[in-house]
Amino acid sequence: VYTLYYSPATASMVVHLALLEIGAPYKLEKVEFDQPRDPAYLGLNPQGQVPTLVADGRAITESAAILLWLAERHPEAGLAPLPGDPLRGEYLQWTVSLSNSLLATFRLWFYPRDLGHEEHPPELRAALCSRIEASWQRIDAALAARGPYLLGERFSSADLLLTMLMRWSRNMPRSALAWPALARLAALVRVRPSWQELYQLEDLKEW
Ligand SMILES: N[C@@H](CCC(=O)N[C@@H](CS)C(=O)NCC(=O)O)C(=O)O
Repeated sequence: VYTLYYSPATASMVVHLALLEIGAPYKLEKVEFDQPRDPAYLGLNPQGQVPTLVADGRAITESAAILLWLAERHPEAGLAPLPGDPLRGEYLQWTVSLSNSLLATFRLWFYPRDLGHEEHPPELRAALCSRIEASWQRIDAALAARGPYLLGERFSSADLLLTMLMRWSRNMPRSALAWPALARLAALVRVRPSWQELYQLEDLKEW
């Protein structure tokens, strides 16, 4: 049984979605962001962030790493092209680039304190916003050329990661849904049973 340390609608969402897609038994442990982190939790995740997945007594952090790990461990769920599959390289490329560019920029967008600010100065806010929009532009062009998923006809956990990130843009000046190929992918992911079940389990409302 896996244990997922999570907080609703945050970066743990994509791991929760993957667990639902896999159908593996798991326990949820909610991390309350408005309280100091339990020292026991800091032992699992020294940054005090979510997600953390505990499996076989070991903790794994970093949403993208957990996704790769789960997809490999549960090949029957079809969440990833496995080693040897011609699409493997592209799958890794999307997963890593979504994590280290888009997710990392969102982290700065949502956590000005990471850069020592209470609130971002307007020029920094604008720069982060335009960096995120440039990513939407680039990914939308790739999907328009060969979609509807990041791997063309083949759905993968990278699409779950992308849709979670798109969701985070919903209150930004320009939501990711303004890009047509991104909107098409989000529509496909949002009708999946995993997405709908997650909304109930994490009590989410808005897209
Ligand atoms: N790179 C990490 C980022 C994790 C992250 O930033 N999690 C946020 C929620 S989206 C968090 O735990 N925030 C609470 C905090 O930083 O205190 C990942 O992808 O897992």
